[in-house]
Amino acid sequence: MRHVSNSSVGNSYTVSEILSQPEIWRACLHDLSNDGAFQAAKTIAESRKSWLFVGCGTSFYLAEAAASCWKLLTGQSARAVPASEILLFPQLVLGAEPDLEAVIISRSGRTSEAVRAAELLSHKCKIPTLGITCAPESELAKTCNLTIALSKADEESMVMTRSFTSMLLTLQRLAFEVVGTRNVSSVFESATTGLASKMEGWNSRTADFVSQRPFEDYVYLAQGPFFPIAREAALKVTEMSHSYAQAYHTLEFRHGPKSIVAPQTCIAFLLSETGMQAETEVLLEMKDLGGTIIAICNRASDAVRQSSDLLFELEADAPEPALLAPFVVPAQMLGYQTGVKKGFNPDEPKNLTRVVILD
Ligand code: F1P
Repeated sequence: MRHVSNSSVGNSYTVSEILSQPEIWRACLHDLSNDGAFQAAKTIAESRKSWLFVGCGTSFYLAEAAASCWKLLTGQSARAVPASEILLFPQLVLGAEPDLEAVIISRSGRTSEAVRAAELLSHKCKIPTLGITCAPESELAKTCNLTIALSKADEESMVMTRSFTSMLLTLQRLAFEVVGTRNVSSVFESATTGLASKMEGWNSRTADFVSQRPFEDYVYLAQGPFFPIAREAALKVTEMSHSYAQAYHTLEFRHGPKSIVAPQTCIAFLLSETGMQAETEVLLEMKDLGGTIIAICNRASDAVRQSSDLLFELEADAPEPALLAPFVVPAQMLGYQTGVKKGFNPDEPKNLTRVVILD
């Protein structure tokens, strides 16, 4: 189903893929129940005690989000590194961790650093490797001991949107299964249904917001498992609109970076339920400094509602990890609409290629 984008780019792949996320999430999560690789990964996970998540670019931020959720849900040791660190500083990254599983994430399955990291881990270090990709016949799939492939989540576009969220949901689902969550298929349903009902409204409000305000730079702020989502959000705005976007831990923003705050600074808060009060205090301070405020949350307090220039409320009945994927969607929309406003074609961003292949 191709959506007509409300932009001068016409039928953009990117906006269609952004808007397709709820239906693609449902399809991917449904398929996992009969996916042999996913079922094998569940069995393997039961014997693992520590986890290393690996990726590049958007897939590295996906690795960070997956590691945070894995640690929060299972209590096991879980961390994320860029694939390049494994290649250049293996002694920094690899220690004597018992029963370690390495999870290598790559939409294309062709990114040289990711494939080379998988080869080193699997063949040289003899560390079991689990691949997560949207390309079942890729080099990554051929290199890892086991690979979960989400073909339905792949994109025509250069930038990763639904591939990011679908692969994240798959790894979160695995963690929920490992800890024996009952009725695991319902964990994401409320957030997915809630998002589906809001997608068109969020997209049109974002288009209006972008058309009315000139911004010089963008900041995404978050804590805990939402921080990797803030990093991915900033990357989406940079990739699609060639704008300068940064990400910080919310409370860290006070310690210097807030010096940039002005009306032409767009400051987006991904508000966790766990840290809501402390994060809201920062939001109110930045509003007082004159910043333009976007708030992304599950349910807004009166203070957040009154102080936000643009508010996205999901209103889902879901565990906090299930909010991570929906919380990146407003940034995907902002990046797209800003890119179109600046005269770019987000389907083919300047300077970028779909896959980074090294000699
Ligand atoms: C990783 C990646 C993307 C980025 C661009 C270049 O791709 O860095 O995150 O948006 O497409 O490649 P992959 O390893 O997930 O295919």
